[in-house]
Amino acid sequence: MTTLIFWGCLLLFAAATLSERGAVGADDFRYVTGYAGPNYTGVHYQFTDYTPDLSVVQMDNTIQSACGVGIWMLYDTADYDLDHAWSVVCRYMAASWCASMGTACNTSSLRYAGSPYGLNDNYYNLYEDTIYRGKEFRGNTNASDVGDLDMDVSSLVVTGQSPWTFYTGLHYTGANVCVYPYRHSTNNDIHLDFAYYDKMDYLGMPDNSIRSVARGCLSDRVLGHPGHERRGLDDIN
Ligand SMILES: *[C@@H]1O[C@H](CO)[C@@H](O)[C@H](O)[C@H]1NC(C)=O
Ligand SMILES: *[C@@H]1O[C@H](CO)[C@@H](O)[C@H](O)[C@H]1NC(C)=O
Ligand SMILES: *[C@@H]1O[C@H](CO)[C@@H](O)[C@H](O)[C@H]1NC(C)=O
Ligand SMILES: [Ca+2]
Ligand SMILES: [Ca+2]
Repeated sequence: MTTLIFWGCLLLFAAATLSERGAVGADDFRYVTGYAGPNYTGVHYQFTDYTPDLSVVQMDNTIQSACGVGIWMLYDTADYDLDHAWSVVCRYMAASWCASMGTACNTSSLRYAGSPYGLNDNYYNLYEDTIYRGKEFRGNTNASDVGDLDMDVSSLVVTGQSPWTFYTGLHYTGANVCVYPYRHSTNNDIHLDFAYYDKMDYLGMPDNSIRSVARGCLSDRVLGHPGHERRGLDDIN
């Protein structure tokens, strides 16, 4: 299996552009608009939710540029690469961003990470495969087990202000690590605090080892101290 990641070229875009796209209103309105042409031209569609199959909106393998608010992953295969196929994942993580990716992503499905209730609410997303692929276990509360992803978590995202502690045992036991959403991205009134780990190595945990999650920093091992100065957009790449 070959897996490629394309890091988004993250650019701020002006508030005027935002209102032009009809995204005024709640600061935490999360969306991604995909365009069939380069440089935000051509047929476009605004996505606000998980979309496992872009052919439903006639956008399969069509998106060549996109602008969004929040954390979005664009997958080469349908269903977020549940089939563990050869896969390209383009991920964009910022308060707001635009990317002209051409045919690099060949997007057939897309989904966001973070809370369904608010852009910067406290939340965690755990994924079956590296780089946010496959099945997911997500939530905003303690989980004494991680359901279907028991001993299968291979990447994760946290958002909001709360740190989370991840354990290798059920019921908050075993080896553990605390993760702060220490990155900060802001654009006008939109704020996003987050951290992401493409694979468990970066957490210092074995792959497929997480079995429970607790809110708060309950471990001696702390990643992304809150003391880190909020560094803005240039921290994202
Ligand atoms: C997109 O815009 C950039 C900057 O204005 C320009 O250099 C580039 O040629 C454009 N690409 C296409 C395919 O129009
Ligand atoms: C894009 O994906 C489709 C099927 O999802 C595939 O047939 C095509 O070869 C892919 N193109 C590129 C450039 O990877
Ligand atoms: C979550 O777990 C932590 C650590 O065990 C505990 O301090 C906290 O009270 C729990 N919160 C809830 C809502 O159960
Ligand atoms: Ca595709
Ligand atoms: Ca796994």
